[in-house]
Order: sequence, then structure tokens, then C-alpha cells
Amino acid sequence: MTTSIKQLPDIEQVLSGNGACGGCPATMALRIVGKALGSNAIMLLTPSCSVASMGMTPKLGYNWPAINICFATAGSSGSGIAHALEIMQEKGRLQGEPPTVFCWVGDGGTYDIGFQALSAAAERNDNMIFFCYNNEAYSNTGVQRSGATPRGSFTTTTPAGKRQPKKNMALLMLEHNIPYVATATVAYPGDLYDKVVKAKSIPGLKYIEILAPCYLGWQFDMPETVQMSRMAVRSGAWLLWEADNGKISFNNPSSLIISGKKDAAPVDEYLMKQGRFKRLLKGPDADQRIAEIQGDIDREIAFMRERAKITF
Ligand SMILES: Cc1ncc(C[n+]2csc(CCOP(=O)(O)OP(=O)(O)O)c2C)c(N)n1
Ligand code: SF4
Ligand SMILES: [Mg+2]
Repeated sequence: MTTSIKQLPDIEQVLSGNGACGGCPATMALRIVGKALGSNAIMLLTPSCSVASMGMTPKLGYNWPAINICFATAGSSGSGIAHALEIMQEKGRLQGEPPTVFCWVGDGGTYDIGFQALSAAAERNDNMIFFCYNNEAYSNTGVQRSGATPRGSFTTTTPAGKRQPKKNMALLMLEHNIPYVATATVAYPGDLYDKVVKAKSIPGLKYIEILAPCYLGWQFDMPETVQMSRMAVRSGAWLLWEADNGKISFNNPSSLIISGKKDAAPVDEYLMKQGRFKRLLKGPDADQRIAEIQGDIDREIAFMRERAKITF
């Protein structure tokens, strides 16, 4: 059974007074991740909102040793730290439970700029948890499009709306044959918490991607962050799933959509809540553009349903 929000531990690894926007989904997600990981962990971050938010030593906003690394290098830097810890253990220089190595990286640093190093780390199955908090754009630098930006979305580099669909990064990671892959989002904190607890117990490379609706980039009212996250799931624009050793299972409420017990909500309502789709919705070809987005979602649901049937 999924852990309820009331059952989450009191431990706080994200400290008050950090520099994130109010209602920041990345920070909310990190708070839940902190409850699952505890304090015995080493954090690696690439340039992003989470770096800009954390402040400077000795007044760091996150209660872990945190290493600020180059954009392209989360995978390789995580591997280096993980191997260093293994060697220290072998030589008896590290006693007790070794710290969990985790990368905390935006979608720009995962889907695009850091993909090569992540792919190589996954192929080697190096021992770390790689989190992608996905706000579907390069938010920290003023909202440019990334490989995670959905079709139709306005960004400063897609002024007429992005023409291409987003890629399915979690599935790409699954195809690296790593032991654990999961998706999550902030409206389902118990689901995220349970997935991180599980990932922590598994050796090798674990990939967890968290949809993080960012009010600034998506252009909605700040207090609606969690609602937006829930609407993404209910419309099927974001599917909650996990894969243990390659076997995919879906989590509620996505499992109901996948099994056909519940229809996904039409995407219109979700799109209309977000200013980043406003130009598209006002254009003369609005109906066709909405149908394209709905088509992307329907195709993804159908594909994941079939992909989940393949087990070895
Ligand atoms: C090599 C390099 N290119 C560009 C930048 C500028 N930069 C800093 S943060 C950022 C955006 C990161 O986007 P993402 O990884 O999605 O994280 P988010 O800002 O959305 O949290 C960029 C482009 C940089 N620091 N280093
Ligand atoms: S711009 Fe978005 S992701 Fe960045 S700190 Fe603000 S709410 Fe968080
Ligand atoms: Mg981003």
C-alpha cells in the first residue's frame, strides 16, 4: 500500500530560507526525496534552478554534502563518487552504511546536455540514484525549450509553440537494462516517497523522473502547482509507472487509465490552465494543434500499455 502523506517521516533535508520560488515543484519534490533518503547521502547538482536556490556554504539550503558540477557531467561525476566510496570501503577507510550517491538534475541536464554521461553510467550500471526533476524547459535561464518540452508549448526559443513531441526519457533509461526506473510527480508524494525508498535499497543505477510543473515556465498561478501536477496525470499527459528489473507496472491513477477502467481526462482543460499554450489555443488552427497534442498523449498511452506486456 502507498505511504500516506501523514506517514512521511519528520526529517527535513531541505532547509527553510532557500532561494526557490514559492510553490517550487522541484523543491517540493526534493523535500519528499529527502525524507526517503535521510541524511546519509551525497548530492550532485548540475546548473539549474535547484542550484540557484540552494545558497552558499556554510548556509546551504540542502542538508547534504552537495557538489556543484558541470552541466554535462552528472552521470560521470556520480560514477566517480560511487567508485571512490567503493574503494574506500575496500580499503577499510569507510565504515558502516555507505552514503547514497544521488544526482539531482533538471530536464535540460538530463534529456539534452547530460544524456551522454548518463547513458554511459547506466550502461556500466554504476551505483547511484539519478533524479530528473522535469519542469519541461530550461527554467533557470528564462525558459528555453528542452527535449522534455511538449509539442505546442511556448518557450523563448519556440515562440510559435514547439513543433516536435517530447521524448520518453524514462523509457530510454529502461532500455539501458538498469535495475529500476520510475516516474513520479508532486501531487502523489507517497508514491514518490515509496519509489525513492525502493531505489535506495537496490544496487546499481536507478533512474527516477519527477514531473515538476513550474508556474513560471508553464504560466499558471503559483498556488496551483500541485493541482497542475494532478491534472497532468489525470489527462494521461504524465504516466506514473515503475519498472523492477525491466518489468513495468503502473501506479494509481495511471494504472486505471492503462487498464481502460477509467478514461483519461481530455487534454483541453489541462492545456487551457497554462499560459504556455495560450498562443496555440488562440490561433486559427487551434483545433488541429490540440488534436496533435491529444494524439501524442493517446499514442504514448497505447505504446506504454503494449510495452508493459513485454517481459523476459
Ligand atoms: C555548459 C553550460 N551551458 C549553459 C549554462 C547555463 N544554464 C544554467 S542553468 C540552465 C538551465 C538548466 O535547465 P534544466 O536542466 O532543465 O534545469 P532548470 O533550470 O529547469 O531547473 C542553463 C542553460 C551552463 N551553466 N553551463
Ligand atoms: S522557476 Fe520554476 S523550477 Fe525554477 S525555482 Fe521557480 S518555480 Fe522552481
Ligand atoms: Mg528544466
